[in-house]
Amino acid sequence: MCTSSHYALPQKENKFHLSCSIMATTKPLVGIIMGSDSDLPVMQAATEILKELNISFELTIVSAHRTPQRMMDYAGNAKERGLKVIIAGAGGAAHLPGMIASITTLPVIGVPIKSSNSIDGWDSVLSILQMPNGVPVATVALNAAKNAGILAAQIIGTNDLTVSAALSKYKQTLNSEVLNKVEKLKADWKNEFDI
Ligand code: AIR
Repeated sequence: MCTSSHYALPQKENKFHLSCSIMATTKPLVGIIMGSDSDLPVMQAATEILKELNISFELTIVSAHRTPQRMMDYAGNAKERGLKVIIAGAGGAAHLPGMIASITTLPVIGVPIKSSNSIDGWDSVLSILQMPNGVPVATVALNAAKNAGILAAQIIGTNDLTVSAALSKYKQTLNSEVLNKVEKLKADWKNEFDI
């Protein structure tokens, strides 16, 4: 069980048990926030890819509507605490990523979540995507917290050779996985291209 202060969820609400060996001694570079603990099953994918890429992060709940002052404080202090990117997930009237982006100059990646109060996820997508000029949120696909983690890593990788190398390795893995599938498929489905 993680005891690091980088994991701000109360232990009883922390439904997943993170191995904190990488993170415990390092200050978090990525802040993962979400409107509710009900978003955790989706947002967990961001934590998994960041762990795979060896990037320190913290995770907590910040609700734009239920804890507006906490939202202001989180965004207002994020840069001076050393965060480089914020990943914000929310569902329904998903104002969290946009409001965080309105307060900080850190890049904000929004994860629209198809939550219990969402109408097919479109409300979450559009609330996060359709930001006014001047206040961008990099919006990933519905529930695509893994891509949010990868994008956060790519932002950090612009200034960190180790992270950049880990990302190159990750992309090579994606490539090999598909080529292995191509080989398997060839047995039953011939194509002229791969002869
Ligand atoms: N939410 C919480 N505060 C503001 C918003 N938009 C969102 C959460 C979650 C959904 O409302 O991000 O996706 C439902 O939350 P709950 O706590 O009722 O399960």
